[in-house]
Amino acid sequence: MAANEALTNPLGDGESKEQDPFYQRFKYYKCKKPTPDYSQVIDFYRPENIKDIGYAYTTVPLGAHMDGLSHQQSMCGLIPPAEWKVYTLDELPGFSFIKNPFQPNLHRRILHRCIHDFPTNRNRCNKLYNDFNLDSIQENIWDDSFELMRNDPSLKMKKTLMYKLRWVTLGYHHNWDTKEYSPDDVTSFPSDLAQLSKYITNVLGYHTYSPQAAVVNYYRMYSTLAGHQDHSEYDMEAPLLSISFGQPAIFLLGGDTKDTAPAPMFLRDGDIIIMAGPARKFYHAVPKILNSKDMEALEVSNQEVGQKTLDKNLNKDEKNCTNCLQLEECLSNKTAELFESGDAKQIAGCDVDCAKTEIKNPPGTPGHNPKSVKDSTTPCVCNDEPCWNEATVSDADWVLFEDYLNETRVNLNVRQVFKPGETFPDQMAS
Ligand SMILES: O=C(O)CCC(=O)C(=O)O
Repeated sequence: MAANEALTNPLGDGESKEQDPFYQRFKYYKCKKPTPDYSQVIDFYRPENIKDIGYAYTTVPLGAHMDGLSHQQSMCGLIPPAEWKVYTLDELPGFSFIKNPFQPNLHRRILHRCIHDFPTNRNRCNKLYNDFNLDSIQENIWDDSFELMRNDPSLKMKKTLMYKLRWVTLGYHHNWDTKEYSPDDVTSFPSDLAQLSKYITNVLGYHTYSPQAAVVNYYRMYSTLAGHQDHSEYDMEAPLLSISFGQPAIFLLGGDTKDTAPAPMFLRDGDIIIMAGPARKFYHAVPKILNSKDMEALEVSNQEVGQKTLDKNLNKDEKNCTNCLQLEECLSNKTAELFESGDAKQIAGCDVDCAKTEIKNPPGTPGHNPKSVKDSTTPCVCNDEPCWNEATVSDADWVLFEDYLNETRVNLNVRQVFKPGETFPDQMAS
C-alpha cells in the first residue's frame, strides 16, 4: 500500500513506480493543485463525448438474456431493466456501466444498510482506534456515534467512530494482510444484498452469480484507493459488482499490468459497474472523490456542451421558443423523442435568460435521476424473498444519513469467492 493512500481499504499494492502509466494517471487525478482537467474523463451521462475523447462505447440492449424474467418486470425499488442505460467500452472488454437504476425507497434502504446495519459488531471493519475493536460497541457504529454525540453535544461527527470508518467486510471476510479468505472467518451474507446482486447480474446475463463476500468502502472527501487487482477470489470468472453511493468519484480502470494507462470515468450516486471477463483482473483505483465545487465546474462545461447539442437537435421552431415555459415544453418533447429512439443524446437545461425557471436535470443530463421521474408501479419479483421496499427510512432519519453522505462516498463491492459447487481447496474431497 502506498503510504499516502492508506485512507481506505489497504488494497493498494504499493508496487507502483513513479513512471508506470497507471500511477502517472492516478497521480494526475489525485492532484488538488492544479485542478486536473476533467474533460478527458469518460462521462456516461454524456455518451456522445466518450467518442470525442477516444473511447468506443456500445449501449447494451437488455431483456433478451434475462433468465426467466420479463424485461418489464422490475425488482422492488429498481426501474424496469428495459429502461436501464447500460454501456460497455471496446477498450475494456468485460466491463459494463449501468446508470443509476435505483428508485428512492431502495436508494435509502440500501444506504441505511451500508451506513447503519453493516458496521456492526458481527462484521469486520478497519481499526478505528488502537485499543478498540468492534466487540466494544453496543450494536452498531452509527448508533454508538450518535449516542456519544447525544451524551456530549460538543462532540462533532469528526470525533466519532463513524468518521473513522473506512471499510466493513461481509460474508467471507477478506484478510487484508494475508490477502486470503478463511473458512474460520465468515458470517452470513445479507440475504437482501444477495438478492439485489443476483438480480443485477442476471439482468446483464450472468445467471449463476453467487455473492459470497462484500467490502463496503467508506470514502471521506480526501480518501483515495491505490491501484490494485482483486485476485483473492478462487473464482476469477464470476463478475465483480460495484455500486457507488453518495459523493461522485473518478474511477480508473486499466489492464492486466500497470503498463496500461487506465481509462478515467466518473461514478455518481447509484451508478453500478460490473467487471467480468478480462476486466475482472484489470488494475483499478479511485484517485479522487469529487466535491460540489468540482462538480459545479463540471456542470458548467456540461451545459456548454449540452447547449451545442441542444442547438443541433432542436429544429427552427423550437429554437424560436421565446420563454422558459415554451422551451421547457420543447425540451421535454424532444427528450422524450430522443429517448424513445434509444438515442441518449444530451439536452442542456434552460438557457441563461430564463435562469429562474430553469429545467432541473432533464433526462440524459448529469444529475438526472430516473427515480424522481417515475416510481415503481411495475410488478415486483421479490416473491418470498426479503423485499427491499418493506422498511423505508423515515424522512427524519434520512436527514442524518444525508448529512453524513454530503461528505462521504460509499462503495459496495460484491464478489463471488468460489467456483460453483466448490469451497476452499483444502476442504474439497479429493
Ligand atoms: O470504490 C470503488 O469504486 C472501488 C473499490 C475497490 O476497488 C475495492 O474495494 O476493491
